[in-house]
Amino acid sequence: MKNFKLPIGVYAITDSKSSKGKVFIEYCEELLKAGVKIIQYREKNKNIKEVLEEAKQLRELTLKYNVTFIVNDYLDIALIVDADGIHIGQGDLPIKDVRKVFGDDKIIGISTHNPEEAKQAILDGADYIGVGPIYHTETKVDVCAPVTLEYLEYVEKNISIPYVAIGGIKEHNLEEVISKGAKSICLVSELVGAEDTYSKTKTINERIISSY
Ligand code: 3NM
Repeated sequence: MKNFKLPIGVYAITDSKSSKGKVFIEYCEELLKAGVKIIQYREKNKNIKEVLEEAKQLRELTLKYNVTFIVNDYLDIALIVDADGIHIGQGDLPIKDVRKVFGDDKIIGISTHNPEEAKQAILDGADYIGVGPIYHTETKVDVCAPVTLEYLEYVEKNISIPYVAIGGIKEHNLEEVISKGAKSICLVSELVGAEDTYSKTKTINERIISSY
């Protein structure tokens, strides 16, 4: 997609493991009501039919709230529900091939963990990159060691496409991440697992927005 910009504020991601038994679509609606402008459907523990069903539900909700909808990993599901974008990992299909199927008007994001991957993402035509995990996280399995604020600083200074900071970010370390210049920030367990997802998300989203 030409000239794509990530919205300033929280980049929300769903996660059934962090959600403490909450009803999927209910906690998603709390995130959207709280003001997030982009949400990624990410599910690693359900069968494909359940994944499709939830993705369809969330697609509908994002249209109602006028929020950008990204699907993690599943190109087929992203196509079926007509998502705005897809987010892939380093081990997934190459961006160039995903682009051929998904189209030029769609958003493609990719997780990166070092400067080489970030530079390659630009060459491959990614619209944005994930930068993480900044801190230790239990939410993503098989993730590399924390890339620390050093990689975040590198990306802020050297990488021309938008990025989202991710991994182990909580209310207590948010300022540190903001202070490095991150404008799109993802907190998964902190929001999905919060006692009051709506209030926590609203507070954090407004804190990021008001920093710029
Ligand atoms: N991707 P939490 S870290 C989905 O570094 C994801 O690419 C990461 O969850 C990466 O906010 C991560 O609960 C999980 O730590 C982030």
